[in-house]
Amino acid sequence: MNPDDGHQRSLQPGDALLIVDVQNDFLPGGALGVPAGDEVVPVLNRYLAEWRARGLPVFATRDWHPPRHCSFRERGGPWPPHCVAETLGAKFASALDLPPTTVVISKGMTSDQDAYSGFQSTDLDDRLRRGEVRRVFVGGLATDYCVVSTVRDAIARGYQTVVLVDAIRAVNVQPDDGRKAEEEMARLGAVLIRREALAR
Ligand code: VGL
Ligand code: ZN
Repeated sequence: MNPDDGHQRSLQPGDALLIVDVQNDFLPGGALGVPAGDEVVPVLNRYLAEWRARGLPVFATRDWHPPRHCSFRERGGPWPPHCVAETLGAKFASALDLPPTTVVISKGMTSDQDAYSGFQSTDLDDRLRRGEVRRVFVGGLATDYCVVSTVRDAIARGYQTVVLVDAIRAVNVQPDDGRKAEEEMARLGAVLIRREALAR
């Protein structure tokens, strides 16, 4: 195993934490609650503490839709209205310990285009490059939509990509959508780890 590839277990300069859509509407009880979605928050807080201890950068995407977004049922889309910009439902989970330096990336902001990936029509790639990020550690919601799409794009853009499997949860419209998404990410070259696997 090449020590410079995604399998390097210890955190190093060039590593970033990329938190996907940990917003109130995606928590249980929210407009598009992901089952057990709240469970990612304490786990992500432990990763965030390790990032903070090492002075490594944190990026957080958020779904940030206009009030009549094309993905909403009233417009023929698959979802109930969710994550409308500036609403409480669109806010990051209040228990998530995001540092003040977090780079926030908003997506899905135009009414006629959806964006599951944090890279789609955003400056995420530029921001990562400017931060000299080479490897992204991805957690958040939901495994089978925005997490898998963001991971596909990260790999396609040449980032070593590590998926924090203890810090993701799936919608599971079909019961094994989350499992299939994890398999796809692994097949594409992502390394799937749990927190215990990070060397201190
Ligand atoms: C998401 C459904 C609709 C996600 C966003 O963040 O995974 N899922 N919009
Ligand atoms: Zn959405």
